[in-house]
Formats: sequence, structure tokens, C-alpha cells
Amino acid sequence: MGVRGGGTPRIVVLAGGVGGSKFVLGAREALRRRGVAASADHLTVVVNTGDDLWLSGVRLQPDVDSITYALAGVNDTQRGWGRQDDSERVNAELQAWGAGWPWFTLGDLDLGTHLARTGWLRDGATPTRVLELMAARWDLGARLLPMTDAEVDTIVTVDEPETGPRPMHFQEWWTRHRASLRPLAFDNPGIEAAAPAPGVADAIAAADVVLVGPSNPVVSIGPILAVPGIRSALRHTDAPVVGVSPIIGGRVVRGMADVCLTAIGVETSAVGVAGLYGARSGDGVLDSWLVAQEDAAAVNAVRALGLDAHARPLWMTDPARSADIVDAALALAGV
Ligand code: FO1
Repeated sequence: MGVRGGGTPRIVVLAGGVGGSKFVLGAREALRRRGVAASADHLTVVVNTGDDLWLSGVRLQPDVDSITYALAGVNDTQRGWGRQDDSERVNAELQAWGAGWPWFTLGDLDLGTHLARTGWLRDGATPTRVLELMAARWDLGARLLPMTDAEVDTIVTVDEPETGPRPMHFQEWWTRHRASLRPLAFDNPGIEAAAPAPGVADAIAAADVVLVGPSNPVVSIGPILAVPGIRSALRHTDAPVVGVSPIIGGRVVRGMADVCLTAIGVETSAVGVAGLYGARSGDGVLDSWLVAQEDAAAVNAVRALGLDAHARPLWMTDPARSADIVDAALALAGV
């Protein structure tokens, strides 16, 4: 363990949207605390693209945008998605046309992002290149990589007593139905044939530490781990892999991850999620697992899974608190 060649660690974070962005802000802050000026050279974020969708002719990448906007300081912190101080004139016009989804709001500034992205994609750029172009607008202090360049949107099969099992896009299930329809399965069609985006496997291999952020284990971290090659990159890297529990006090901090966990037969607890990811000493991906102080009683059960486990404060109330969590994870990794 330790930093190869000494100096500043190269950190790779696997992340989803809201929780992922708060955690990534903490990782950047932790590097700044160490006096690192060019944090983009040391912080790579592998972002979930399983939430992506096509709507009204534009490509949306909610998790990519949440992290980009948060690092740029232009995110709407109240809603947790979209741009701060956005307006909704175009959205009102789309609704008047009966276009798009009536329950799904596209802010005007946010639409600028989707239009730019869609134009570049239509011109032949890969999602990796598009994210590079988008990230260049701001000094983000991190290198952002989509998990894959393939389109692998999440489809939820819901149980509807009247019609029987029915597939729907994850975003419809999440935003329209607020996860109230019982999910039977989450699938990312085509993911078996997907490859990690360029740079993802190399970043994991060259990392001094890999952090699995406190994002939704099923629909954020799950799709990243399901991209063929990423799980094996995690299992083979020399870097310690440290996960941060998204559960505090036996409950999910935000979102409806508990519904997702229940659907795949995993208990909503720090132990349940640790078991889902598994230990590298077995057939899983983690070496260490940070659980919330409120879940300290779970530490022994996590250790019994073959993981190094410690209880720490895990509330990400501001970047400084998130940086404390990242510092704790780096300490566990010995970097
Ligand atoms: N979430 C909502 O609950 N309602 C919305 O109208 C909505 C619009 C939206 C537009 C762009 C975008 O990037 C995200 C948006 N989200 C919205 C958030 C998003 O659906 C989910 O919270 C995440 O995908 C889950 O991580």
C-alpha cells in the first residue's frame, strides 16, 4: 500500500448522481487540503450512465450532469438536479406541444447542455469525448469519464397487478412513479456487449486508491460494476478499494435505494450493501468498508464478510464533511 512513487495519491471514484457529486466534491477538497493544485491529475471519476435517456430528441445524462454541475458550482442544490437559477420557458413550450414527459422538467440552461451534447454526439463524438468537451468549460479539478461509451439505459420491469410485468425506462419509474410500482428487475440492455470507456480500466489499474462512493448500489454503482471489464479491473488493481456505505442508521440517506435493494433481495443495511459488493478476498470488489457511526454495531458483521470495516461520521452536509470521509477512506487505504 501507499502512493506509488510517493507524493499525492491518484484517486479513482466510482459515482452516481447526487450522493456521488457530494462525495466527489469531498475528494477534490481532500486533495486541496493536501496542497494539490492540479487535482484533475489526481482525481478521476467514473460516472454511472445507466440513468441516461433520450427525451424530446436530446440525450440526457443525469448523473454526468449532476457531477459536472456540482464541481463547476452551478448545480441546483435544493432540487439535487439541474442548474441553479434555471428557468423553464422551453419546458412550458414543450408541454404545450405535448412533447416530452409532463412529469419531467427540462430547465432552459440544462437544455443548453443537452443540445450541445446531442449535437456533438450527432457529429460523431463519443460520450467520452463529449464529456471532455463539456468538462473543459469549467475548472472542475477532476477528470470525468463515463463508465462506458455504449448506451445502456436502465429498464425497470414493474409488477402491475392488472397488466402483469411491464418494462419501463428507469427515469419514468423514478420521477413519475417515485418508485411506487413494485420493481421485479433492473436491466441495462446491451451492457453485456459494452466495454469500459477509454481510460477507465487504465485509471483503475494506475490508481493508488479506488473509492466506491455512497451512491445507489443498484442503479448507480450496479451498472458501473456490470460493464464487462470494470469488475475485473477492480479485482486486479494493486490499489486498495474502499467503499463508503450509502446507509446511515439503517436507512438510505436520499432517493429510493431501499426499494431497489429490496427488489434484488438485499437488506437495506450497511452489512447488506457490503455483502452485495463483496470482498476482494472472495469474489467481490472491496477491501474496506466505511460504515456510519450510527451503524457501528454492523462493523463485526462486515468484518465477517472478509472486509476491513470501520465506523465514521458519514453525513455529507458540506464539502468539508465529505472531505473528512474521503480522508478517512484514504487513511484506511494507507495513502
Ligand atoms: N428528477 C425529478 O424528480 N423530476 C424531474 O423533472 C427531473 C428532471 C431532470 C432533468 C435533467 C436531469 O439531468 C435530471 C432530472 N431529474 C429529475 C433527476 C433524475 O431523474 C434522477 O434524480 C436521477 O437520475 C437519479 O439519480
